[in-house]
Amino acid sequence: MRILVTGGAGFIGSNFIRHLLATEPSCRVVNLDKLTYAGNLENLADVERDPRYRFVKGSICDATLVDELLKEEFDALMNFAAESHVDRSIQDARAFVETNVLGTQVILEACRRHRIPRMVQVSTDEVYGSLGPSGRFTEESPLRPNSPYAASKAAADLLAAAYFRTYGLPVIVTRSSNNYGPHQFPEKVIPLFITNALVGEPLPLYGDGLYVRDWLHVQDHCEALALILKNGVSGEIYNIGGNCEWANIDVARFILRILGKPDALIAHVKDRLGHDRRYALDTSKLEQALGWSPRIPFETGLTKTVGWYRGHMTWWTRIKEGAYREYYQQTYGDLSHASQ
Ligand code: NAD
Ligand code: TDX
Repeated sequence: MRILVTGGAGFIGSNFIRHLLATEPSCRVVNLDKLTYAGNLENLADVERDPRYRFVKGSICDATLVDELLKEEFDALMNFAAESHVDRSIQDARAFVETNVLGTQVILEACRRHRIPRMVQVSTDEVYGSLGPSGRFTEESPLRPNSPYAASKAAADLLAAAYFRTYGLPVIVTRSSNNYGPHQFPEKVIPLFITNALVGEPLPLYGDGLYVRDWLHVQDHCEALALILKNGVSGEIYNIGGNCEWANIDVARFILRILGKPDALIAHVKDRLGHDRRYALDTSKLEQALGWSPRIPFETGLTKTVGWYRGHMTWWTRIKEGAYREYYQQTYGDLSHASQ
């Protein structure tokens, strides 16, 4: 099987490529990635010499490049490429519309022209918007995205549905809940809290800290995606969730406990604008159709993830001391005076 992975140098894409190479001996993978601030070839250092793997630097918005690549006759395209951080989309939404909407349309169009037999658009539960204390989103729930990031992902999902209905493009949309695990860029809450805790810096907790996310280990997500790639039905949407709801403050406390650090490191900071209160997914469709369910319990997965960050200080220190530093200071300011 020949697969074009877009955005494969990021967190989930790099985990997916590694998973594919480890489980599909006869696969061939090309990774097209623009290498934005979030893309990092170090994430794939262990496979870069694998003859089944090839990296191409470029943007999914570059229609000529994408068209040229698709002449290679792929069996499938998996689109992970995106601007993915909600807070950045609140600061400036432009790149989100460019990559997440226009870039996805470029890919859909190229897949149509080259008759690619399968495309998977990797999307998110955030397209459904926010939930109150009860209920879960099904694949039939209306799209009510709140952040510019979520709106751009919802637009891409709708374009995918339109390409299926209009042209019969064999595209599948997957909507996953919050992922965590190795190689996640330390702007996202779990690696941010782990890496801050490791060096004794405050953990910036938005608002009252009672916002709830449904956590899924990236390995479980990759296994679901691999199944969908093989056995999913074109035109369908599949929720992929961890069935594991945690309030942010409890995640912060758990990380501190694993590291033997005091709760006093938690710093309550100004809330995110338009902050979604709770996400939760009904994943019965995927469980019944393809027999998938998440396998990694959150406590186990989080403890291992803390271990990974502890063992990869060079990886994240380089990031945190590089261009990310300016973003961090602009976003959080001086945390030493934040309330605890
Ligand atoms: P990430 O930010 O870690 O990685 C994104 C990758 O896309 C980077 O390698 C980046 O260089 C690349 N990229 C960005 N713009 C590009 C462009 N124009 N052309 C080519 N490459 C480009 O993101 P992630 O967390 O790995 O998320 C991957 C996908 O999964 C995204 O589509 C995201 O919306 C979705 N998703 C993420 C989560 C999560 O919890 N992280 C949950 C659900 C869905
Ligand atoms: O500093 C922080 N403090 C804090 O309290 C940050 C960065 C986040 N938070 C809160 C906000 C959320 O309630 O933690 C929760 C998780 O935040 P993020 O890690 O930014 O994730 P989220 O906004 O939920 O979006 C993520 O899940 C869905 C990914 O970033 C998206 O790409 C994915 O689609």
